[in-house]
Amino acid sequence: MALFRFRGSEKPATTGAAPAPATPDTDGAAAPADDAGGKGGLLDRFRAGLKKTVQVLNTDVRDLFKQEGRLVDESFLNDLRRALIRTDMGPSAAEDIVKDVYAKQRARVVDPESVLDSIRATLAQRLHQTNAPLAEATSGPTVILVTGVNGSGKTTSIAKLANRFTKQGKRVVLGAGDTFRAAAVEQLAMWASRIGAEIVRSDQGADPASVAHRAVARALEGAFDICIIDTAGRLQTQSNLMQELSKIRRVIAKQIPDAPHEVLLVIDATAGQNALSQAKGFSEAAGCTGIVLAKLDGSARGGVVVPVTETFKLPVKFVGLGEQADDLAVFDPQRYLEALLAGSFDVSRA
Ligand SMILES: Nc1nc2c(ncn2[C@@H]2O[C@H](COP(=O)(O)OP(=O)(O)OP(=O)(O)O)[C@@H](O)[C@H]2O)c(=O)[nH]1
Ligand SMILES: [Mg+2]
Repeated sequence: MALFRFRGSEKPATTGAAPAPATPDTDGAAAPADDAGGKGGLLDRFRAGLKKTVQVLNTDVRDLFKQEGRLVDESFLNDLRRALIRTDMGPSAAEDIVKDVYAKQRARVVDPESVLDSIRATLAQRLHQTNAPLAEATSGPTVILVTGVNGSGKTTSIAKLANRFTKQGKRVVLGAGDTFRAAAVEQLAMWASRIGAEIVRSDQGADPASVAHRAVARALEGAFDICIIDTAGRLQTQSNLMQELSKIRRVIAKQIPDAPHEVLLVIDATAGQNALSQAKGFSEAAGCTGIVLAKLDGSARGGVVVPVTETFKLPVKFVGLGEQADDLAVFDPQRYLEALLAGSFDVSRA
């Protein structure tokens, strides 16, 4: 008889997931201690961040296996599909898993271990993204432009990135390119002083491109390592704002020909599938190079990483795991899967 045993996330994984290798930091920079896989490290933080998603898997999957001797039939497959979709991994990934379970176990008594293997294998295949280090300037300051829809977590993610860089001993200047709201500049200024970064700001209503220009100029003249430009939230349909973004890029490229080195699209994980439709087309229009998936901690929809990488055809470079400056982790697909699945439930045979 197969039983599900539930356990705390602090115990070692025994579900067959390959243990995450202690890979070095993927930024190409010195690895801060919090990126290590050990206790208090990245894996623990992923687990903490994915707690709600894992709980959904736990509850739903426990229900699926409650009935002893249950067969893999249509009703089981429908229940499985529903449980998977609740994590926001997307209908297509859920369908692949259901098909795989059906092909392997049709009309047999449900084997939880094998179901788990199907989930893991399908997600691993779809998350074929490898670690994606941040692009860096070969010489001079690295310029990072940050964009996304309103409230997605741009400014907070910038603060977290800046914090990460300053902890690596790099000098950071921030450009307060969201001149739309006075509060936006104050928010960034507050973070800058907390983190020990410099800020270039302008009055409300000023041209964001001119702020970007001044920020890059300051980075060049002050020999800063990193320059991160904040922008106001926007939708792809707001053509004037999309043009504004192009202007910001042009202005930056005039000062440093291969800049911006990264254009990061910040996506709110709590918005689930909505986040995908909202930002669809955005990444191409804005020439984005990578994704920061913010608010993964507050969401029961941690599976959204899968459709996010598929929809945008961009690597998830970082995930936001809270509201504090330290709550940012380099996205590592292997560790993500381990946190999502190995941390969720343990299968044992009695
Ligand atoms: N729990 C959690 N909250 C976050 C995270 N990132 C951002 N937030 C919160 O989300 C809210 C919006 O974050 P902002 O950084 O201001 O978002 P924004 O995209 O700059 O917003 P606009 O400039 O208004 O478009 C704030 O309350 C943040 O504290 C995260 O990773 N986890
Ligand atoms: Mg903002």
